[in-house]
Amino acid sequence: MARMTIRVGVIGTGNIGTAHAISLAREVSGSTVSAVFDVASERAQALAGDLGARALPSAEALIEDDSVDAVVIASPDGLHAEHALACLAAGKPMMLEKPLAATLEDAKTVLDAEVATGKRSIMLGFMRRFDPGYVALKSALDAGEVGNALIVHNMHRNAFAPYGVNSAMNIANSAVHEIDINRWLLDDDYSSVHVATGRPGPDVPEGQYDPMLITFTTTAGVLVPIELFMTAHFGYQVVCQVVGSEGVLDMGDGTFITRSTTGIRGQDIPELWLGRFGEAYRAELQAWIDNVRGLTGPAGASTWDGYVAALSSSVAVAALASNGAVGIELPDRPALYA
Ligand code: ISE
Repeated sequence: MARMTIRVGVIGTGNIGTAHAISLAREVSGSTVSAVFDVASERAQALAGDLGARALPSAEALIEDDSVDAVVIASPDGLHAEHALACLAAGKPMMLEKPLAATLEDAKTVLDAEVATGKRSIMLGFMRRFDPGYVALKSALDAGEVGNALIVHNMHRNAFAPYGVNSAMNIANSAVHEIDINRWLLDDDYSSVHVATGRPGPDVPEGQYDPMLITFTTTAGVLVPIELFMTAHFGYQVVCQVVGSEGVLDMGDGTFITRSTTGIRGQDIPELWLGRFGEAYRAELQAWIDNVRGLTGPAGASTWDGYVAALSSSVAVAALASNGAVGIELPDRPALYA
């Protein structure tokens, strides 16, 4: 029988964890927030107070708590694997923020652990799969409106680097969104990647690169160039344009309103991804809750998708240190994710 209301525990009450908790408590139907945890206990208590939830003393206590049916993991990247493994052991479904893990080894451990349970209980937080712009691009592509995709141009500009300019981490934490969304758009995997670096911006430490031009090639030969720019200063901007054999699909930067007034025309520029992808995050959480309630099947990105993204980003990091393209080879896809 479908459960009426899912009581969610949220681990990590930074930017994204707080946004998810508020959305689950106030926007998403079929969920409440029963517990939160953060090492910054005052921040967790304040959020718990706002939402009528309890602030618990540790992630483990939250995962084990009887008032928690399902868990949002929005802890720092380095703790994702540990928290995901604890949820799998407790038999609790989770929405795990990207990336799947901070290392490829940990990503594989989580993948193997979920496969061993024989059922899918992880939804990976690749929210762009729920963004109206990307969804429209995919349905036009799938309907053959522009023929075969040949090139997908991507731009991912951040006002500032949340973890500082560390090229390997920026690929694993930021470009990982393009890595996932282009696989999804094209229904294809990557066969190689090349990374070009050029003149650094003003805030770039010695030995690091920003911006970077990361170009993946898919097994069908589609070129996927990604400009990753972590210190763009002016604001947050994500752009995607598909060049097909019979036309072009352009999502622009998803700023849907152009304001015109006397002598001027302009568009708002968000400062952070929460502004640009607000609707995607809400739709993602709704799809997750519907699945946990038993109303729908698994939605969004799976642990396999998270693993392939982690593997592809680790090869891109290796390509940064080499002059040419580096090949990407995937293991067989477990039957659980067929
Ligand atoms: C952040 O963690 C996100 O997930 C954002 O979507 C991305 O644009 C940003 O670069 C990441 O740091």
